[in-house]
This record gives sequence, structure tokens and C-alpha cells, in this order.
Amino acid sequence: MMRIDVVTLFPDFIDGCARIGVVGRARERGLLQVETWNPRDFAEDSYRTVDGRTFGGGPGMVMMIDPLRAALDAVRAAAGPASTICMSPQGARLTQEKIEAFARRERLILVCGRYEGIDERFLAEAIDEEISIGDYVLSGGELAAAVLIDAVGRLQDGALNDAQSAREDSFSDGLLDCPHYTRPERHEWGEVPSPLLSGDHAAIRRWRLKQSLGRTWLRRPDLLARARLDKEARSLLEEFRAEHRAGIAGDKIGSADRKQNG
Ligand code: 4GO
Repeated sequence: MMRIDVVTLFPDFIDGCARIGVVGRARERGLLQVETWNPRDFAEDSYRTVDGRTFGGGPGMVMMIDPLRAALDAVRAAAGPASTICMSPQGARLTQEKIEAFARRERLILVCGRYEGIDERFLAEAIDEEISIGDYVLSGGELAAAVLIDAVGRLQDGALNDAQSAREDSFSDGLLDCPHYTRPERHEWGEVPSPLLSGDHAAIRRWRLKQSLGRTWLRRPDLLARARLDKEARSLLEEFRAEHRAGIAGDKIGSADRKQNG
């Protein structure tokens, strides 16, 4: 069972996230343990102070070293040492590849900052790695930690049902996911593509791969440039491009793929 310890001023938020959906079920199944630690509980003064004014002036407060350090010492005393990650816009970008590597670890410690951030000396001494979920600023690290926990939790063996294979996820092969459809077959807003109704498993697999390739080409050419395509994939992509050009002329393209590309 993987164990994730989270140091946070808002333990209820992390606990709530870890209770719902696939991750909640993974915890119930004993595949994942999530524990929270509040640095405020480790503050020494009667006000339970965890932040101080920023040296050099300017607005906002900075998280102090010692309450965080004491919380981290308590985690390590309770569960042993583990790789310690701080969620931060200054961190390395979180990708599915990193998620897969984290998911294989037995332990992780996540530290969530608030206010203007954390005293740099704590980051230098106590943090192994800073991770960012994207190029935007959040008011705290908790949402970013919840993203990491969700993405890692669903990859634990036995977390997904048979119907939800992680092997078929977007990014598992470096491509975007194909479109999905459910009943009804015919709807005012369109029909389900015929290959999906054919019962021909080889044709379905080819259609899905072609859609994945085509959507990656349209929406994320940066990903397509890094993907290694075999002969079948290259020819399916060529078919998609030809049909896409014909489709632009016929104006039957969804809003997300309307923009011309390449
Ligand atoms: C993480 C933390 C953004 C991310 C954060 C991110 N904002 N992009 N805010 O992963 C220190 C105080 C950082 C608020 C925190």
C-alpha cells in the first residue's frame, strides 16, 4: 500500500479530496493511505503562529521554518523518511510520466504552501523536489497536492475497475484520448460513428487510434512531434488529415477542432 503524508494548513480539504471517487475507493480497498499534518498544531507560541512578515518589505506573509519543520519531523517519526515534495509554481512541470514514477513509490510527503510562499531556507534544507501542476498561481499548494494524489491514486493496482483501464488513458502512449460515445445511437446532435457499432474489434481499434492521432495533430502538435509513430499510425494520421481537409470544406467539425492546423 502506498502512503502519502500531506503537510497542510487545510487538512480537511485534502481529507475531503481523498474520500471521493476512485481515490476514495482505493483508500477503502487498502491500496492507498493519505495522512494530513497541520503545521499550526506544531507552532510553539500561544497564537499558534505559522507565518511572518516578509523581510525586505512588501505585501503578504511567508510561512515560517519551524512549524513546518516540526510537522515534517513528526511525519518522519511516525512513518519514516520519504521523498519530500513541495507544490509550487517554481517547480518542475507535473506530467503523466512523472505521475507514473511517483505512483511506483511506496511513500511520498507533500508540503503545501500558503500566503506568499515558504521561507527559502526550509525549501533548501527539507524539500527534495518542487513540482508545479501548470503555469498559473493558486492561493495554496493544496489544490496542486490534490491533483497529484488523484492522478497517483488512480494508478495504484486495483484502484480502477475493469471498465476503466489506465492503459487506454490519454497520454499513456503520448497521444490524446479518442472520442467516447454512449446511448442513444441516434440523437438530435448527431450519430455515433459507425465503426464503433460494427462489432469489428480490429476496425474499432484502428478508428480509435486514428482519432487519437488526429486530435493530437489538431490540438497538441507539440505532443505529436514527440510521439514515435509506426507505419500503421503514420498512415492512419494521413487518412485523418485528408478527411479533415475535406471536412473543413464541408464544415462538419466540432468547435474544439475548428482551427486549421499544419
Ligand atoms: C502550486 C502552488 C501554484 C502551484 C501554488 C502550481 N500555486 N502551479 N501556490 O502547481 C506557495 C504559496 C505556492 C501558494 C502556493
